[in-house]
Amino acid sequence: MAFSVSSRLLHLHRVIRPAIVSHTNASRVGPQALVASRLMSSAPSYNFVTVEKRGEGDCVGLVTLNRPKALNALCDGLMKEVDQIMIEMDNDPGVAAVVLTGSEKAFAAGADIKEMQNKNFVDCYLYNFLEGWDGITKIKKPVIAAVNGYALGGGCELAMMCDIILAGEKARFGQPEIVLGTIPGAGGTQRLTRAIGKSRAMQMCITGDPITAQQAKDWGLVSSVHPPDQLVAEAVKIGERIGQHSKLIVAICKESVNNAFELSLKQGLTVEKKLFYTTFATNDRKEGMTAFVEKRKAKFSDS
Ligand code: CO8
Repeated sequence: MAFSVSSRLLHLHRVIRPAIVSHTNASRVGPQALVASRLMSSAPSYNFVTVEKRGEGDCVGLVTLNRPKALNALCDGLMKEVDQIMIEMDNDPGVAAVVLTGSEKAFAAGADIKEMQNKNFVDCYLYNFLEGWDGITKIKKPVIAAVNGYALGGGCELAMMCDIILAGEKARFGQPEIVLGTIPGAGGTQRLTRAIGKSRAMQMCITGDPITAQQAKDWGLVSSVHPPDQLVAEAVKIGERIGQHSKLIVAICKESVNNAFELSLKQGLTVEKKLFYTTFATNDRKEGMTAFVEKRKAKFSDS
């Protein structure tokens, strides 16, 4: 099927991204408006993050948390920007994967304690504190966290919202909320427990003591550990590798892996089988297998 760029984008938007449509103001506008705003506006500027394209064909979006004086503490403004950028990246047909990183000293030292200090229960409960801070988990494209330095509290939780975590040798992962008289509020007791097991997660959450990058690797929280100055390049390489595949099939695969966190084994296997069947409705499944048989490189069309 022949598509113009914008009609292909509309098609992808309809097919791949229904889950995002209601979760932020930006995603409430229609796909035409998203296309138009991207074409018409110059690159938006952000206060707490920088955004670049890296890798072959600029296929990897690099988002760098940039609030150095507060060690990238996660204030509401920063999280709104991250959420907005993730939607932009998801809608950008040139982007295959996103790398999220911080500085060499801090990926993020947690939610902003100064912003939280005077909140009360009503502020949190009635006005939905942290609502919308999980935008990363809602996008279809893979997000790779490249964690140097501190990933504490909300910082560790932010990394765990990503699909793959790489660590710099000096990274420290921790859930120190207990020291502040509170508990993790965005996945620290849940995603961490699924990632490293109950005993280790319990220890981290109720002692508040951080673990090293090597421990995080040994315990299965991160995929690999790298010298700090090579970390982002290693993450971009993974993004480039993902970029060689069909974006459509990558999105389906990501959805299936993520189901392992949500469903029973039986339910997960059933959904996996259905998603596997679904790939047989795509041009890219046909092209991938045909290319193998014809001993040539597949040319995917993300359709
Ligand atoms: N919030 C606000 N400001 C912070 C934070 C933070 N989490 N972390 C550091 N800062 C600020 C410091 O106040 C300081 O600012 P200033 O110069 O104005 O005093 C500046 O960053 C530098 O910090 P330090 O001087 O403390 O730097 P050190 O190198 O001595 O220490 C540490 C680094 C060990 C990281 C230390 O700063 C620290 O312990 N920070 C707090 C870590 C923490 O407790 N994090 C958990 C916060 S609670 C939380 O995250 C709840 C999660 C809710 C969900 C989030 C969803 C994504």
